[in-house]
Amino acid sequence: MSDFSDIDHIGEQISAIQKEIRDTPYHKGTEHHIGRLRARIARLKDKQIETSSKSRGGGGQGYAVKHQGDATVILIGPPSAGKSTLLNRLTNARSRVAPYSFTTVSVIPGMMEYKNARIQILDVPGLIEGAEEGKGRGREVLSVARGADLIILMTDIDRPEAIERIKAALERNGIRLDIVRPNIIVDKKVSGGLIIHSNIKQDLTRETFKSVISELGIKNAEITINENLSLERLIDALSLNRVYTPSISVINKSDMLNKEIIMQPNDNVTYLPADALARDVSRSDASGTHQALQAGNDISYISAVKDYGLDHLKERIWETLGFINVYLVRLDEEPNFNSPIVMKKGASLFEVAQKIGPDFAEERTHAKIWAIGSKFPGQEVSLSLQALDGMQVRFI
Ligand SMILES: Nc1nc2c(ncn2[C@@H]2O[C@H](COP(=O)(O)OP(=O)(O)OP(=O)(O)O)[C@@H](O)[C@H]2O)c(=O)[nH]1
Ligand SMILES: [Mg+2]
Repeated sequence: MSDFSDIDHIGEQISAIQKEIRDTPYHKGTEHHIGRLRARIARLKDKQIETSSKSRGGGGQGYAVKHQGDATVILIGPPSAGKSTLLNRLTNARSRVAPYSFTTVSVIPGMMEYKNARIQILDVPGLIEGAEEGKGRGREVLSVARGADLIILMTDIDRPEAIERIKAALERNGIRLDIVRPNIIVDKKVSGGLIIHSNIKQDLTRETFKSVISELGIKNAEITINENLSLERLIDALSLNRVYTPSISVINKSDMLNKEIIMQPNDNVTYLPADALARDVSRSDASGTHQALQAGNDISYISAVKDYGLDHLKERIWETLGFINVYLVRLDEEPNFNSPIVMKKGASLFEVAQKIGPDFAEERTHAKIWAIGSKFPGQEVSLSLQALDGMQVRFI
């Protein structure tokens, strides 16, 4: 019980600080004070999350999933959105599907093979309001999400607003979607106070930096800042527990839109014209659908049951994970596409060679390339060259 009252106590502290922030006028002179208070809230919230997951046993049976393959993707959405149906479509898994909520009660993994990559997809229980307090296995779902390389936010056409709700829940739990990690380097020292360097003009005052950083427990450090940091990003950068994960938003059951338009079987178009859906007044929540559309045009509309838009979704998963295929050409071979190697965008040819084997890489001095990225067939290049999707390479 003591853990619970501890959580309550933290909650009270947070409320008190929030009140103080509301009562403090915001200007350059108070920025450092508000910064310190916001940092304190962030620290308390992290503690709250930690305490609550300990007291409720965290993890839990069936939740410690072994990551396999080249990347791990999680399907998060409200109950009955069709997550299990989609998992079964995309992978070899057989997750239970039923027309009622909470069919899935643990983590069900499946493997999707696409363009030579093996992509693990995790199906988890539906995420409901109150997930963070542990309702409906919410805490476990959030902890699995934390470890994923990509989060698919999945709902159905009746509940488009669920995407924003889930994004907010992830945000509250330190999962930052679709943004890059703050560009700041913290070199902790044993003494000497805080030394802050920045080559970029900062909107926050030096005093704010100092009070936020010391509030977050860093007293002695050399800190280099390479972007114009907002208060949120400064706090994020110095807090434990933050992860930066790409996401894809998916609206399922598009087959239920009563439209002449839209998609025919085998048609890969999932980006429905926004006005087509906005005009879909036949559904009671047409305005909600419209809202979700305005939130971003990057929602993939699919039907897991009717197999609409799934090829497009697979491609989008691959793209968002940043994979490329490089084709190995052996010394005695003509260029061909027989031996693909899966890499991440930005990898050098040396890294490609390392994936073949560390010894192999050590013995290579340069390479010849064909197809994508070559000025002419068989161009000689150094191993520091960046590999590109579709490049054929022979290591020399
Ligand atoms: N019309 C239609 N129904 C679908 C589609 N996908 C799934 N369903 C139905 O929606 C219901 C719920 O599907 P599930 O796959 O079990 O949903 P879930 O998201 O895994 O649900 P929980 O495990 O309870 O969180 C089932 O009756 C499915 O047949 C779809 O694309 N179109
Ligand atoms: Mg399910």
